[in-house]
This record gives sequence, C-alpha cells and structure tokens, in this order.
Amino acid sequence: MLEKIKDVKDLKDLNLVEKNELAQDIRKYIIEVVSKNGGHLASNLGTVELTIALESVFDVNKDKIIWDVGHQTYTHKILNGRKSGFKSIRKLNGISGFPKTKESPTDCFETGHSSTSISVASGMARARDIAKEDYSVISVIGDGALTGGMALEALDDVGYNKLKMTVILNDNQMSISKSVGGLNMMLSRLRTRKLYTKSNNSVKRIILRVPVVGQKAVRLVQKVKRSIKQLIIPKMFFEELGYTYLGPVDGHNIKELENIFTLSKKIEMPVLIHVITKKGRGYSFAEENPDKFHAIGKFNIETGEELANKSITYSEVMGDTLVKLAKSNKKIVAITASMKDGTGLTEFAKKYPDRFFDVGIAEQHAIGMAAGMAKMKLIPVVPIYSSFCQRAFDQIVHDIALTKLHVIICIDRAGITGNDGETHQGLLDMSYLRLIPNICIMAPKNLEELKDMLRFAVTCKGPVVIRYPKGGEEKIFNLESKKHIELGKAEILKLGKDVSILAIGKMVERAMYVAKKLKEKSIEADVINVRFLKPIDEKTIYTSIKKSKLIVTIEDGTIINGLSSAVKEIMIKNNLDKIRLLSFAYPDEFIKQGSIEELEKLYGMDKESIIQKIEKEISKK
Ligand SMILES: Cc1ncc(C[n+]2csc(CCOP(=O)(O)OP(=O)(O)O)c2C)c(N)n1
Repeated sequence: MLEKIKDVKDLKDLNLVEKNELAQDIRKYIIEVVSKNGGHLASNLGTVELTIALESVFDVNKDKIIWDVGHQTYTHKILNGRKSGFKSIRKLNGISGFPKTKESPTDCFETGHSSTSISVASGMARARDIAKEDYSVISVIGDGALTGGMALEALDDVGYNKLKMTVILNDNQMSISKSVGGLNMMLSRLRTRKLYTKSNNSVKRIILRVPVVGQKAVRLVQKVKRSIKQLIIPKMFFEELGYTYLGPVDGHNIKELENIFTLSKKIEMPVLIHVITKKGRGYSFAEENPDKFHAIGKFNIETGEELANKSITYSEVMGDTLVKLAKSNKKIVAITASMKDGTGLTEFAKKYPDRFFDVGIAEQHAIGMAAGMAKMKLIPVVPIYSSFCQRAFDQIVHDIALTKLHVIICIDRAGITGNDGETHQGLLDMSYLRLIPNICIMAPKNLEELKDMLRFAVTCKGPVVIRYPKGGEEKIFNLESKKHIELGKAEILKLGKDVSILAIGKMVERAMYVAKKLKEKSIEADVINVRFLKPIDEKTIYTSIKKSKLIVTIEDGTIINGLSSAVKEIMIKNNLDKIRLLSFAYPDEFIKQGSIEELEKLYGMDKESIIQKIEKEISKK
C-alpha cells in the first residue's frame, strides 16, 4: 500500500481496509529506518493512524497542523513528499526528525521544544480571522507536552476568547517516563469513566441524527450536545475552560478518528479532541518499554537491543555522585522536568523518593520551585538539558540569582549534541548564563572533575551551574586534576612559551592533544583548563597570555559571549589586544543536524582542524 501512495492526496482514494494496511506498512518502514538511524520510535508508532485520519479529513496544503515537540511527525513526512528521503532522517544533510518549513510547506511550523503548539496555532487562527480567511488550525499535543506552562497559558487564552481552532490531545499516558501531575490524573478519570463513554456515544448518536445544514443547525448540535453532557458530567474541565470536548476516541481506529475530525470542522468554537493512543503501538519491545524506545539509537529489530557500545556518560556520573552526596547530606533534593532517565536521576528517584521531584515538562516551574526550596535551606540540584533550560532564563535571573540562592543547575547535553539538529544543540548556555550577575559557571574537563565539581557545588553559597556534554569523555590522556576545585581558579595543565591555549569543559582534552602535536613541530604551548567561565581566573589567564605570540580559546559553545569573549575582555582590560587571538567556537547561527563528529569537522572544531589552523596562524609573520 505504501508503494501506491505518492502523495497525501492519494489517501482520498483509499478505503478503510486499505488505510489500515497502509498504517501497517508505514509502521514497518518507520521501524526499519529508525533501527538504522536512531530516532523517536515509540511516539511515532503511536501516531500512525492519527496522522492518516487527520490528513484524510484536513487539507495539509491549506489547513495548518502544528505538531507539538514535532518528534512524532514521521508518518506525516512519509505521506508528504519525503517517502524515500525518510531513509536519511536525522543524518547530516538528510531529512530532519522534526518539522522543518524548508523541507515542505506542509510542515507549517518548526517545533522541537515542548508545549508551543497551542500558542502558535492560536496566533495563526487570529491571523486567519483578521484576514477573513477560511481554513482550519489544529494543534496536536501530547499529554506530556500539555504539562508545560506555555501550553496551559495558551489553553486558557483560546478557550476564554472562543477562538475557532482545534486541539487534538494525543493521550498515551506517557511523557518520556509515565506522565505526572494533576492534569494527567484528570485525564485518567476521563479515560476510564464508563458513564462518560456511554454519554459520549449517546451524544454522538444524537449529533448524527440531526441534519447538519448551515450554522443554525451546527449551533443546535452544540447546544444539544453540551446540555446532555453537562447534565451527566457537571463541570468538565475542558468545557469549563471554553472548549467543546469530543472524545475520548480510540486513536488507532481510523474510521472513528475521521468521524470525530469531520464533526469538529463544523464547530465554530475551540474544540478539544481527546485521542487515546498507545506509545510504541505495533512493536512489542516499544510497547513494553516506551521510555527506552522514546528516543533510541540504532537497534536490532529482532531483539530490541540497542547496538551502541555503552560507555559511562556524564549524566550517569552526575546521578551516581548525587546519590552518594545525598546519603550524608539530607538537604540535597533533585528536581527534573520530565527527564529523569536522560539526566541520570533514575537511581536517585529510587533511593530517595521523598527527595525527588518530577514536575512534568515544566522547566520554569522546576527552577522556580528550586528557588523556594533553597530559600528554606534545602540544596536543590536541577539537571536540565542545555537547550530546554533556555526557557527558564528569567527564573534563573529573577528567582535565583537576584537573591543569590544556593541552587545547583546541572546543564546536561551542553555543546554540540548531534542528530536532533537546531532545536537541540546546547550551544547557547554559556553565553546567556554569563550575562547573569551572582552566578558561578563551571565545566569539567572529564568525568572525574565532574564529581569534584558537584562536591564543590554542594559547599558553595550562591547559584552554581555545572555544564557538561552529551555522552562520555574523550579520554586520550589520563588527565588527573592537579588541584582541587577552588572558586574562580583555573588549572594549569602544561606550560610553554609560544602559544597560550585556553580551553573549557570537554575541549580541555582536545587542547592537550593539540599541544602535544604542536610540540612535535617545536611549538610550545601553555594549556589552561579554565574550569570557571564565571568568575573567570583573570590572574592565571593574564600571566599566560601576556608572554604568548598567539592566544587560542577552545569551547563547545557559540562564539558570542562565551570563553572567547571573556578572554577578549581580559585582553582589552590589560592592553594585550595586540596579541593575536584564534577562537574555536561555533558561529552565530543555528547549527544543523549530523553526528557530533561530522559537525565538529564541518565547523573546524575537531583536533586536526584546530592544529592546522594554529600552525597556519603561527607561520604568518
Ligand atoms: C521544553 C522541552 N523539555 C523537554 C523536552 C524533551 N521531550 C521531548 S518529547 C518529551 C515527552 C513528550 O510527551 P508527550 O507530549 O506526551 O508526547 P509522546 O512522546 O508521549 O507522544 C519530552 C519531555 C522537550 N522537547 N522540550
């Protein structure tokens, strides 16, 4: 069936049996490709029928469908011009794993971070109304994404203002781990309420019996439907907010989905369609372990085993160290915004359930709550992915830094992260965090130093940030720490008269390698592990750079306002700005997808490119 489909328009010619067959073909194709390229498998297997039904009823070339997070759009991509391109998903220069407007006009908005779709859809619906145009606007949002503040803010606004648009709630009871929160509890009640299901069917029967001709009839349908439901289930949450609630509907039943979508088109007010799906549907390993298969690397289809050789990661080391520290220090608590496993907190959650808090996909709330806990003398540790921390910027400024509260923010997935592309690269954190007064920012050169930094962070007084990369360390050398961590002190790893190499975080190892290779060509270099981006060790850096012919900075972040900028400030302040400076950092642009190694090479951040550039610079007169 998949072979027959050239374009989404071909769906119109398929009967129900053929559509179900198509769904199975698409599933098989997704499993095959993701087993080779990695990707968000479980979420995509859960939305195959939903996408087929949605794109059968709505016109993707005219109507606007905004996929929240956008990690579940593989079926949409396959149906919309990227059937063969799908094989290159997540690869360098390949199809993105998220909606991309440049790939297709049917990807009508770019997503990657959670909980944005209702806001964006509401903007489009308002633009449509101002222009007096006629098309449908739909947000497809998961029960996990619905826990995000932005989604709730939008839900509130849209309902109150009676905007004509549809929210499709894809409820699989899972975020990455099990969904949490009061909304989720409310959804479970809706899901399981026998009474409601019964009333829902009778409502549907009544609606189907009423001849739907013109606005008047539609209003009548709404009135009948609302009055019946209100009688049976008073004060339904979504209805109270201003939505016509339709559902729950089986998200794997194409016919039922099409019926309910068709019905929703006729309603001139906000509609919320509650769709029940199974994450990982149709692939037993993913159905049984939807969290493991939420985002997976290459795997064996027959056994469900991941193929990558697992080396210990920074996230795991952070988690293990925190478990140890929390044993003797009862004030330590850990907070996650829906990323327990990814950030290495699985063991902490098991060992100290009373001191572990999963707040849902709610980074702003996580940081705000940490501030409250710190004020009451707890020591909150909040591991959070660099790119997702962006949305908690003001909470760090206003709730933590302003009053110098002792919160430890562990910025995980800092730096280049690879195949998820632009929305997931962690390149901005050093830049935006360095702006904030009162904050201490450090980055470990290896796993051992991460342990030391975390121990040190617990003893600090004010806000502390520790940033570390995706995966594990490079480990070319056995880089033991020469000195214990001391606030604002860099570590001198090697001395040499010609070049001063200043590196931070995972780039320190690379700096040592570069220095070794330069020595073979009789170029002697200092290597300084900067350790603290803020407060920066001005004295050590000044001593090193003032005697050098060339200064080199290497950082896994954007060129703007990171290490390179900090060193430039020291140079200017000390009248050393005549010395040449070579900065290795990512340019001021959104960095596309590819493996970490490919991207590092592409942007001249790999060892060989760094060596070549330094040699070239030195050879200049
Ligand atoms: C701001 C932000 N925080 C965290 C994430 C990581 N993340 C990606 S998908 C996901 C779970 C989404 O759950 P849900 O919306 O229910 O979709 P499902 O995968 O279950 O279909 C999370 C936490 C993100 N993309 N954006």
